[in-house]
Amino acid sequence: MSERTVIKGGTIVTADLTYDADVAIEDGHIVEIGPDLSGGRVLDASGCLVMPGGIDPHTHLEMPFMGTYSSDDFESGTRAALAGGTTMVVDFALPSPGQGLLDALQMWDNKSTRANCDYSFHMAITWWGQQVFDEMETVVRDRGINTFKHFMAYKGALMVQDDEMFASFRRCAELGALPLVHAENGDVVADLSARLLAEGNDGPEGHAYSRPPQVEGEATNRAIMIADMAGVPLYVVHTSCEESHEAIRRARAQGKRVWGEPLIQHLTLDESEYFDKDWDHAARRVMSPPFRNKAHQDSLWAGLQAGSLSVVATDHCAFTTQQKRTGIGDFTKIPNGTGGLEDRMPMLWTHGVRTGRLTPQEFVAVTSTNIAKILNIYPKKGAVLVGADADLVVWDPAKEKTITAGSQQSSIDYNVFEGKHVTGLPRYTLTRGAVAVDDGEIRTQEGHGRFVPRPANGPVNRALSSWKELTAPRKVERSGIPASGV
Ligand code: DUC
Ligand code: ZN
Ligand code: ZN
Ligand code: ZN
Repeated sequence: MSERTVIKGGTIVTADLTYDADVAIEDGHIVEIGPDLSGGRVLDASGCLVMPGGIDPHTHLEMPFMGTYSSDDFESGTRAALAGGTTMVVDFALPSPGQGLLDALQMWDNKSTRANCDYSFHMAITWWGQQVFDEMETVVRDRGINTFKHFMAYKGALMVQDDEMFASFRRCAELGALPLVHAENGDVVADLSARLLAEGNDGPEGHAYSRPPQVEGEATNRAIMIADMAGVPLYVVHTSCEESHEAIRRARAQGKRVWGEPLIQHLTLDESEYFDKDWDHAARRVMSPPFRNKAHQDSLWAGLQAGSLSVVATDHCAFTTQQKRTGIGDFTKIPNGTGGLEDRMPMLWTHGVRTGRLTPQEFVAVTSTNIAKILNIYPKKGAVLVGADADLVVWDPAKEKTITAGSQQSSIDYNVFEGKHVTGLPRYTLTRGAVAVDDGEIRTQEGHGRFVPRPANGPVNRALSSWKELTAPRKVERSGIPASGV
């Protein structure tokens, strides 16, 4: 058994309670919560909030993509996560076309041995066939992965067709798994991109013009309807605009289990980053979906407040300036992706809690607890409860810094939040009881992270009578055969 650690003098903030108490940790778990706890190593939390560590359910670490690999691997990526108060990441295992799911998972198993914090995987469905259908069951039952991601964009590479998506969603329904979608109409994006290039619009701003909010709104609606027909809930990653948010809001109001995930980048950075800026500045911010205007940002913030959007993630997919420059002369070749793992929690605290848009409890909900419940790992993760993993952040709401690439943990040479001043940072970050941020010092341990299995869900999404009709026997009994033809 490892040494006892006591977090003393702080205010515990969970998604539903705020109260003063100490927290005792042994063997990686919370063993006691209460006043005046003692013994072992003491971490001073006076003036601080003790919260569940953040969970980022959307990262791409060392991912083969657009002819290169994303630059943060499981070591630097999870170090960045812990530095910013995030104690678990969920990465996407991405089979190449024709590659088996289990084969791809093996690659992700190998990469993730270097993780500094706990992690899990979503499995991407990048092609469809009997092997994929069969292996999905093994992925869920034997590997503890209950989420499957579908790209509705990246035509000719990762994109799946509607029939494939419907088949996969139905399989998810059978297995108690949750489908995820990257919702952009890939056919329209490909067409608009080709037109822009033909007109000589080859700069990074072309990326934004090629992916207007309508492509996201259309695809989000389509995915929601397909999920409804398959009788399965749906999680929409990187919801960036009102059109997509509106589709999610409407679905939820109709009683559908649909969740939306805005990214910290879309909440705090806007489309002006692409215009009247030098090539490197704009290209470093090329991601899909692109940054939007302020009206879309307001919609996302409102969604977090009203509960129509549930989770704030990063889609951390970091490429160096050198990698981005592959797309000089053709914006479609700029590797898509930005970093954010280290900055998600401080940026959300600064722009969400300090502005009065979110309460501290809502902050915990959207950075940790909601996604722990959606992914079926609550209360092991996302909670401050006896028996839960001691993945905790001792948050100092008065600690300040200016974000700059020079002092970040990520391995790339810039930061999309460069120069932003944040107030609210970890004093301590604990990963299963091990102190990874110690009064601001980074003390991560490579290989400390463990895979977190996520069991299948029971049958859900069957509340609506319209759905029951869809599954009822379709054959109509007729008394006579018509005399001729149709
Ligand atoms: N969007 C990105 O910007 N990068 C990785 C994949 C994605 O969907
Ligand atoms: Zn134990
Ligand atoms: Zn995506
Ligand atoms: Zn992504």
